[in-house]
Amino acid sequence: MHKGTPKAVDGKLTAEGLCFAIIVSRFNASITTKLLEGCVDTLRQRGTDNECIEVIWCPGAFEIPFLARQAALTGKFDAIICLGAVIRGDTPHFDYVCDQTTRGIGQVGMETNVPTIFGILTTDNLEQALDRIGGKSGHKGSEAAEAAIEMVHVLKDLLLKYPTKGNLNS
Ligand code: INI
Repeated sequence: MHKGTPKAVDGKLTAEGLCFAIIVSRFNASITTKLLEGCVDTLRQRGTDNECIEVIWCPGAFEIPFLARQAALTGKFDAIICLGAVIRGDTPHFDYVCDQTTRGIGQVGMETNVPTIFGILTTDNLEQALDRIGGKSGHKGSEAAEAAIEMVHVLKDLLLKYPTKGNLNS
């Protein structure tokens, strides 16, 4: 039997001194503006200054990864938060948009080493989306903000504890 607890890297949830870019899509704006509100409220409550929150609008979820990458490459932000709402329609369009958005956002974090958060709703209908902006399924904008703060800290702590021997991406 092993004794004690293992070593841990566990990010804290204070956002003082941290800067964030929020990429948010206009498509389904009635939902995405609420995602944005919850996200900004949570960042502010956790201590982020307004000057350290950059909100960048784009047409639809498909365009989010491109702008997320551009924001990450500026080196000005501790994390990038992506917010959008893709709601299923009658055609396979939903699947293509979700596929590109999900894959693209994942790639941004991996390629830039800047934590990049997936705050995109992918729902079958409007009701499911409404449930996720402060209804019975929580608030995904607020959760995205918390995930971003946690990832910034856990990355900082991890690199402090175990400095990397080089950038594997270069
Ligand atoms: N974009 C969304 O963000 N949500 C959707 O539900 C959606 N649907 O259903 O079509 C959507 N389409 C637009 C797409 O993201 C691009 O903006 C557009 O194709 C231009 O490239």
